Amino acid sequence: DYEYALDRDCTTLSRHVLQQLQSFSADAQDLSAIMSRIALAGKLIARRLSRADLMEGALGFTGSENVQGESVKKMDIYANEVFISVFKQSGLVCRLASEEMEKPYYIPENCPVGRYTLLYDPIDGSSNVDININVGSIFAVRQQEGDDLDGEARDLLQNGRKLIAAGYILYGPSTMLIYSIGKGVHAFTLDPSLGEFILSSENIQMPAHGPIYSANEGNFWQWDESIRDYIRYVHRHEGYTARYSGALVGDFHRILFQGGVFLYPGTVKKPEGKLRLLYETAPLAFLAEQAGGRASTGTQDILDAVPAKLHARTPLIIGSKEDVALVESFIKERS
Ligand code: AHM
Ligand code: MG
Repeated sequence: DYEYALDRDCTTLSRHVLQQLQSFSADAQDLSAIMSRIALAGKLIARRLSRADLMEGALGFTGSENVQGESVKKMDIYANEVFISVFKQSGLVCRLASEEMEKPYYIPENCPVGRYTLLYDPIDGSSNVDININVGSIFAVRQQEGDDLDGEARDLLQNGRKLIAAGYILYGPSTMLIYSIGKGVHAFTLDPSLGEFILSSENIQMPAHGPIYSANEGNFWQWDESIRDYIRYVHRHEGYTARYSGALVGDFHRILFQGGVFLYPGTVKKPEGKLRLLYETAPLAFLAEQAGGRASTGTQDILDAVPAKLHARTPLIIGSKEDVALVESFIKERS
């Protein structure tokens, strides 16, 4: 009835964070404010994506490469700057570290008071942008430890158990924001007529097993034999179905709701794989664990992995706990 609908329509993201923390303390207010800034970033990016094909200069490559030697798209740069802009003058975030910047970006006016760091991948799955299929943004929030006087951000080189919040924004048929502050995983859907993210699913639990397997099988020839063993197993058993979109956020989102496993293993040439720990795999691992699932490098929990550098990569096996365990068992057998 309408009373329920009204209450639900008023459960915005910032209110939800405060409800979860059952507090109006300064820390709770900070976290709530950080989440609403992230939501604003999501709305700005969603708006640009929705009209990108009509906008001069919104699509295509910039002609330069990022720190990891990948071609940079105009949308990557735009989205990267959006996150910086929303945190300027916020007094909240002192540092931002992203896929698109070699070193962390400091917002000096926030630094004396803003004790948080934002880690993010502004556009995950950028190759999907030009063909108008789903992409995402991934984010994680950490408390800044120490003063970082030399600007090296060494305190970031710790494991993912240090996260205080993580989530992603999925730019699909609707725009969704999924987050956790360590109290379950919750989904919000952008209502364009209100311009607000409204609660759509609370305390999401990933099924313990699911039918989906999601991997780029074009890499089969360069995978380790153990991963090939797993894929052969899947091919020979009933009950599996393949889904792979080229954007981790979308593939993970499907698995969060329907169960299954996403894999981006290492290859012979690149044993650490493609995905980056601090702003891709660790935030999603945080969500997976909070939803009753798991995330593994193959030999350890992603959340226990310590990056050697800001842009360190890890193999990723993430999803339903039974499915992740099955992949791990194949790895163990060959080790
Ligand atoms: P990006 O952040 O540069 O877009 O790279 C990450 C993406 C993931 O979203 C996706 O799962 C993977 O790279 C796809 O890689 P591949 O084309 O090798 O299958
Ligand atoms: Mg990415």
